[in-house]
Amino acid sequence: MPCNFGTFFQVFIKLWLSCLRMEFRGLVMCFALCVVYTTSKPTERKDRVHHDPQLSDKEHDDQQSFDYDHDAFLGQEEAKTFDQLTPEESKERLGMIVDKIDADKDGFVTEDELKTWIKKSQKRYIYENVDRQWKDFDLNSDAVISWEEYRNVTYGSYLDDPDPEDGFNYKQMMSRDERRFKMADKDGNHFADKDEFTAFLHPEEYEYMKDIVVLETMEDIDKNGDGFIDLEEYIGDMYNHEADSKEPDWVKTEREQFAEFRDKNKDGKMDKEETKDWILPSDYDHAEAEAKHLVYESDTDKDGLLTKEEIVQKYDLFVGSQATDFGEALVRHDEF
Ligand SMILES: *[C@@H]1O[C@H](CO)[C@@H](O)[C@H](O)[C@H]1NC(C)=O
Ligand SMILES: [Ca+2]
Ligand SMILES: [Ca+2]
Repeated sequence: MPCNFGTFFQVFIKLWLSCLRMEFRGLVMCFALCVVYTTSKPTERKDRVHHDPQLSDKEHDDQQSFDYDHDAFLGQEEAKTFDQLTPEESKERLGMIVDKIDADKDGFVTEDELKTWIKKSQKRYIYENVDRQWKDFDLNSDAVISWEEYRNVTYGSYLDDPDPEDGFNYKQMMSRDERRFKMADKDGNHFADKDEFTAFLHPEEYEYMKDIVVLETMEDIDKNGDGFIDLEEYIGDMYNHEADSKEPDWVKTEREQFAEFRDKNKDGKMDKEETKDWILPSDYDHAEAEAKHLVYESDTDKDGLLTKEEIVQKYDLFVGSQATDFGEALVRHDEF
């Protein structure tokens, strides 16, 4: 893969900017891309599908670790604090959490209660993330963020010194951001309040922002600009074909997926609706899937309900650090 320093630098800046504002593809994508660009693995795959709400940026592979489950169950920030606890401390705090999840206080946690809890953890993560960034953008501290404030903070150095030689198109990125900002400004008063700014940073969480998520995705992938995503554009978005290398199997599978599931009306390309079904599927609920998974893994007596004992017994699945982390947990002590 031709990857000279200039290109790399531009890509890096772009990624950094994206990460900075936690744009809708989220850190997952940034991370995935960083991996792609730093290791130049041509078969590395990009995941376009938005986890809605995105439960974790970790991979869900219980063989490797339960990190994904921890993030989903606790929210990513809270999961980090649990990593610092000993098994005994984890179990104790998990027990207290179980009391909160059991909303009707009947002593059992149902799949539904678990799902509600997971959604709440996710929302809390999003709000905390927006709160953290808020003061960086609200320059005059008037409790709203104007486009000019956002623009100055995010693109200030580019605006001070626009470099036409620089191949990277900040101008285009900026106008895209401005369009999204205007869309998020629901009441059209030219300022984003907390809720509108959350919609700007996490558009996939808001019904009224879904069209712009789809539009931005299509603009990224639709290289020939005909307003549709054809098979080659679809594959090109996730896979950089290297000359004379054999196409990996997952790419073949994606080709079949495209024909079978993505292109619903079988005209050989994806339109807006088909793209929306792909990146923001309405029939798949990640929180529900995770709740099912957690019940399946911890419901020892298979009655479909979780007792506190069943959950605490599986504390490593829900919150606890893995056996391998335990040594770390022992040395972490703040007293030192
Ligand atoms: C944005 O930057 C410009 C140029 O430096 C400055 O004139 C303007 O006052 C800034 N706006 C805000 C809201 O900070
Ligand atoms: Ca507003
Ligand atoms: Ca189609």
